[in-house]
Amino acid sequence: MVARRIAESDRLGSPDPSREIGRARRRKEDARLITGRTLWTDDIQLPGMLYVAFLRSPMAHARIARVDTSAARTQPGVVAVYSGRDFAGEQGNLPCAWPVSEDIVIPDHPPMAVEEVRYVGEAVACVVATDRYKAADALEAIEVDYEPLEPVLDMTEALAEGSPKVHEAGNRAFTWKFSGGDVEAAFRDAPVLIERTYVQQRLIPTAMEPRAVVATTDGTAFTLYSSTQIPHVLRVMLALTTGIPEHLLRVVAPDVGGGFGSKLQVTAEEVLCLLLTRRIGKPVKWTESRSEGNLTAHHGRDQLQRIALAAERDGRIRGMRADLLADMGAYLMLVTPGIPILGAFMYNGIYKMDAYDFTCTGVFTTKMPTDAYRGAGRPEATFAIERAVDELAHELGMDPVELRRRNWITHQEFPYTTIAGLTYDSGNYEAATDRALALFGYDKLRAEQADRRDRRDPVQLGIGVSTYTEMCGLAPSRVLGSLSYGAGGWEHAAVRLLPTGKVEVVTGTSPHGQGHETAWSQIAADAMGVPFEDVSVLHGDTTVAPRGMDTYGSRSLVIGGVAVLQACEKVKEKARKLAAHMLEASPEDIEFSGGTFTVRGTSAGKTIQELALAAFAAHDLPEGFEPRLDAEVTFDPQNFSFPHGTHLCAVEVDTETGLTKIRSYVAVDDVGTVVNPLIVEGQVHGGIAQGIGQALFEEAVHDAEGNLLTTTMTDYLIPSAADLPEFVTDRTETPATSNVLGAKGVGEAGTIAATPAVVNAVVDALRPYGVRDVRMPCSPERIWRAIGESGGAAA
Ligand code: MCN
Repeated sequence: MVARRIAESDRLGSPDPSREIGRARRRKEDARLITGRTLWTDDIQLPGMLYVAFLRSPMAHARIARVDTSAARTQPGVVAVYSGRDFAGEQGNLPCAWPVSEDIVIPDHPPMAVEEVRYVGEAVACVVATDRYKAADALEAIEVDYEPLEPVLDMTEALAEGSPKVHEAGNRAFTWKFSGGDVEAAFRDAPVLIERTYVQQRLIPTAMEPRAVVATTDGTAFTLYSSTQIPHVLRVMLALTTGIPEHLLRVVAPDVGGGFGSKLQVTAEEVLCLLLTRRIGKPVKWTESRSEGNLTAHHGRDQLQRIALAAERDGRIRGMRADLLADMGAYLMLVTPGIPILGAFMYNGIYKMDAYDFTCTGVFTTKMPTDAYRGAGRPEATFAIERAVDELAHELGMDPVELRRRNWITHQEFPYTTIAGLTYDSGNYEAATDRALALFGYDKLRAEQADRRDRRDPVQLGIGVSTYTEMCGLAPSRVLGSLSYGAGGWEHAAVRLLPTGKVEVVTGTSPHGQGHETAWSQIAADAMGVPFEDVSVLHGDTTVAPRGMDTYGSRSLVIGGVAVLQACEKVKEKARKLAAHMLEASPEDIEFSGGTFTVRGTSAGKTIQELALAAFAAHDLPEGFEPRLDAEVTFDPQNFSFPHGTHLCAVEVDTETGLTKIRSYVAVDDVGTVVNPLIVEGQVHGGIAQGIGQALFEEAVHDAEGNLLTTTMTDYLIPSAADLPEFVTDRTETPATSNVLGAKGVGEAGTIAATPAVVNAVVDALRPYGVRDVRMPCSPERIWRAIGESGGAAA
């Protein structure tokens, strides 16, 4: 993959060269991250450290009749062996913090199974030993008698009368409904009706760094190091789960090598490592292998979507229905039920319509629980509407871009409250689409497509479009609360001007690949008028940064970054008072520019560095002025942020082999004000790669007994650079109105946009063969079969 960028001068809107915000700075954290000079959780070595290995269920569903750990205890190097029963009463249940409905069934979820196992990979026992190999070897000496029960693998069958039960209370976890407008009227006598079923296959979020945990205690206080996205949320949840008092528990997320949602979790291993260190009194470490991670780090997506669109003959959409089954897996983890509900507000996409109806049933199966995976609910919604809109265009014989134009919210109509109840604050779908079409060479590609169709070329060209928006920047707390979300959506920042004039930023966000140290430095440098190099950013340790809501939902910039800016402004207000005092002027007459406070109309001034030292020395401060220049801010915005964009994909599909090659890919995204274009571009690239992964490559596959067959990277295909085309990216910038930066989130945008763009392209290539859909991932075999099933020859 080679990335082609549009020259800054050729962009729509160029950054101001005198400002840090908008500069394509290389990430300051990369030097340590990519040269191995940092400390990942697995690098941590503590004196007397012991190693933990987990015995995991080989059965998808079984009663545990007996666990005998006696032989394992005598193995070399083994310090302790425990089964779930040994921890009964102490281990509690893993938390679910998003009970989406009043009647939701939240089953007990002990970190180690006690009575019954419900998925292959569920922890049954653990060994603590002097090294990790001895711990792993001793697992083989543990005897477990399982009484097999019938696995439940298919959602529809799980809901059928007489299905074996995953839990005593049944297999339905919840049903959640939402309706806007008169849906019956919209569908009654609709001239055009599109009804489709889409499968969102189960995915494995594949972070580069597998999960790892270290837990230690001094006999009173505890420290947990974890490769987590959520040190703050984790600390609260662990205190509630284990009974370890919150003030005696420190959680540290050292540098974290990616998460993509999979480390937005309170895991069995984290809870158990804390309990083990409490019991044994020594530090313990657990690091998963890649296969263990594929099996037991939570999975993503896995939904069955029944979609209906009602429209007029001129293409105007009247209404939409979305009816989902969402596979929860065996238990509800931290935000499992909330994932499909996050999508509930997005099935209408960027389109105006009179009515909308959404129903989602969460279903238990005997598989690894699902939970957040990049985009969480929004890729599914965007896929459904963008695929359905393409189908509608085909049905009407209309160009798919033209159909979108007829239905989308025009830029004059913002702010616009959608039928799903969200108020999109700003956007310009026309500008992003026009730019993307021009960069893509849309008309030329359509002409080539027509030519290949005429010639019955075995290699057909397909063109796919996706005009997406999404709700991100997870906050406002009030709104999240109304969705039964267990926590608020605020974010915290502290800014300290140190005596020598350097700036320390403490953030509650917890980056794991997103470059916050760089972006927050740019924000602070601009606001404080100090060099970029003079700012450092502290994060990821509940002792160093005690307040925060962490990183997920593309929330960090629009909440955490904004909090940094606001804290800088507060520090400057204090500094202004000190400057006025020192310059013997009134604070109202003090101006700030380029790091210096001056008395209006004079050259008398004090630099921010001079003021920092003066505040520290404290010899001559105004009455009541505390001898420090620092401030804290907790920011909770009034609205989500709504990035949008247009992605276009051209594929060549070999109709004889079914092989798809992506020929070109253009992404024009609008994420409002951009703090760092290089980071934004990296986020878009990574996002597109994962979106393409879902479209063409990735799927977690189980056999009929519920064994996961895709436990290695040879079985679970993630795209490599060689599978990806040259991405052409550009931006439009329509500032958000919900935050002072004008920024919108970007962390999930690429993933949300890319999957439907690619699948639309694949289906478009196969239209002459009568193919209307290809189930994801669109593998060569599936494409080949789809052609065969629809007659096999171009019409
Ligand atoms: N940014 C910017 N200007 C904008 C928007 C964002 O400069 N208008 C920058 C931000 O300053 C930040 C980065 O882009 O440095 C991402 O910002 P944001 O959109 O706020 O997303 P978060 O930082 O909250 O990151 C979360 C998001 C999610 S939800 C997933 S999943 C994901 C993603 O980030 N997982 C990732 N990107 C990832 N990147 C890496 N390398 N690894 C992961 O696990």
